[in-house]
Amino acid sequence: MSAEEMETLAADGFVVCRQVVPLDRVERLRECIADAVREEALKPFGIRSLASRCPEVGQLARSEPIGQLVGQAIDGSFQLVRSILFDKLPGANWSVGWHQDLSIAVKARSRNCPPNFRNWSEKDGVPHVQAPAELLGRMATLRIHLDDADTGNGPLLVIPGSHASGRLKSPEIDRWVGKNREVTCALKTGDILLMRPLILHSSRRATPTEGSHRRVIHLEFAPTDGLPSELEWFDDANSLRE
Ligand SMILES: O=C(O)CCC(=O)C(=O)O
Repeated sequence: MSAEEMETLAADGFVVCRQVVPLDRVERLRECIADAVREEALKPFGIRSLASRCPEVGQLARSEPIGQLVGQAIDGSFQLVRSILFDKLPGANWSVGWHQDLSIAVKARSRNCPPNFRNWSEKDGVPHVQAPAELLGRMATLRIHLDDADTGNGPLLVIPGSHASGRLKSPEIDRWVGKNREVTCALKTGDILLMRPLILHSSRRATPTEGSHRRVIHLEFAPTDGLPSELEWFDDANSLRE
């Protein structure tokens, strides 16, 4: 990222990095995902632990261009803690309201962790807990686009600057949405949206056509030193980077 892009990330909570993943790699990623869907009979629109299921995604997460971006967004060593495919296609079309990403993936539940880690849940067999804003503010999410996304196919919408106000309660989310402009993240295949988990985001249903997709690989990275001693990060595809 240029200095200007890093300033955008700090001020707005997101930045678009253009043409990071070459098209031949995008094609390999699409094929690897399609194989996993076929072989494991997965639902094709929201696949979790994607990096562990698709070697090509694990390699991407460990690759130089991705490591460089994450290294600029996170101080010190980091690791991949969640990887998800989000696709919108005919028959699997969905919307999601305004929210912040508060839950982190960990190895095991703990009864003794500090009270600012709360609201446990389980997603696809992996324990999740909501984390304090201080930790979420140090994390980085990369959304790698395997298809163009624009108003027609349910792109991500974000509210710039909303990441900087900590964890927002429902009335505060309503106020942010009422008073601030939303930005449509229009990205091309191979582009990456780098965002902070605390940014308010949402997305509307797509208008899918025969055979259309809106595939996004969501990679969530965290600082390895971020957790209290009672908790350990879920290590998606052994991806620790130092
Ligand atoms: O990909 C989308 O359209 C929405 C994803 C989302 O809401 C999330 O990552 O929390």
